[in-house]
Amino acid sequence: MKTALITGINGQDGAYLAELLLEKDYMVHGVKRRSSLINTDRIDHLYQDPHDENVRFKLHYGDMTDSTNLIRIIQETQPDEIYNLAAMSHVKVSFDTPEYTANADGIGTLRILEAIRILGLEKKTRIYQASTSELYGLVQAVPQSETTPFYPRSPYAVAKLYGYWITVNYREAYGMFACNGILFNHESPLRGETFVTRKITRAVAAIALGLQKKMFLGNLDARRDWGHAKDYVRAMWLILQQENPEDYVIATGITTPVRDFVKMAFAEVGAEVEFSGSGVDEKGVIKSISNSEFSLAVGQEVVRVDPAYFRPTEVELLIGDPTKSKTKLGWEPEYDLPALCKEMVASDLETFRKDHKTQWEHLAG
Ligand code: NDP
Ligand code: GDR
Repeated sequence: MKTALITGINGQDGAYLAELLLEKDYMVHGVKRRSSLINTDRIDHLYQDPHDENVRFKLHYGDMTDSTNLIRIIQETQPDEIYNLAAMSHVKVSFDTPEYTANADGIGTLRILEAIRILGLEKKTRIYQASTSELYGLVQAVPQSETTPFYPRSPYAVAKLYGYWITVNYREAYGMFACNGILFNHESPLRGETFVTRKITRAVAAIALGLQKKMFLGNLDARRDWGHAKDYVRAMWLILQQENPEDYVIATGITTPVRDFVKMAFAEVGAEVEFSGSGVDEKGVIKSISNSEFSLAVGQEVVRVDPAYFRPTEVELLIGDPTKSKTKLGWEPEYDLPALCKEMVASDLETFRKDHKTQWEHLAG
């Protein structure tokens, strides 16, 4: 049985990856940091009683800013594969917490690599580093591939740039099987609520159910190459199963503006949304309705721009070239953006309906 260690196990990708590795009969260890409230919702269905002798899923308290603890966990678990997914992953928030972001996302990666060296596991343990399309930043060329130059545009991206290069350096200096997956944006019903797709699908569901009036967004012109997290964690695993350690771009090759994702999400509840105005005065209004099940009205203003969500420096256009991962890894995504959007809106509708029902049941009881 192979053993994997996942940092950031209770994040979006950690949850899907843990599920995938358990299906593949791995022993899965996860690093979870202490929080005042339990925040393991995404992985609760994977929980196994640690007293069970056949347990294959185990959580360990840890933090990317504490090397003593990372060394101890790696020593105890002796992993064949480490997936370093833990990070302060919100680009806008990284402008507010730049030093912490550098520590967790940049130096945190070094701590993992150095722990492997200190423990003499260079030949045993393979390492996946969660690199990002944010490295490309200010557009140098499109579509972006493994050879496109980087120009990071946020403290998050600069921290991840360090993570990228220290991974390459440890591979070259010490012969470690250490790889970067340069993943473009990937989303799912498990996506954090403050990333733009999930913010939109949640708001669409809440507006459709009459629980919210409108949503406030930032830059509607930004374009992203969005895929499904389930497809992307499969690529992470494939990257570590190859004969040689290499870096790979994982993307769909299709880019979509934020504005169009809003339209796509409203279409899922039968509403056609039209945008007018520009810059901070742009707004989205319902033009027509084809589903009377929801609390929506023609003429209702459902989107406003709020400059509070603008970034000091923005990444305007991301579009990835997945040729290498398709040819070398044999990776193919199973979801396209409309299917992803459909799943996210349906999931948020279900959640709000359930929560709402619970409230009513509570009042009734
Ligand atoms: P999430 O934000 O959903 O999850 C991040 C995880 O990291 C959470 O479990 C979080 O814990 C944990 N974490 C944060 N800081 C620390 C710390 N100091 N010590 C230990 N754990 C910590 O991100 P995703 O799952 O979406 O992304 C996974 C990784 O992939 C990240 O590194 C991200 O930067 C990168 N990435 C993501 C892309 C995407 O589109 N999703 C694209 C490219 C790269 P807690 O739950 O306690 O906050
Ligand atoms: P990103 O994702 O910054 O690409 O980083 P996010 O969903 O936050 O933003 C995508 C684009 O949408 C624009 N935008 C808004 N973004 C948010 N969050 N909220 C808004 O209200 C809003 N309005 C417009 C943004 O300006 C941006 O252009 C994600 C993270 O998962 C990173 O960890 C990962 O590395 C990259 O994707 C690839």
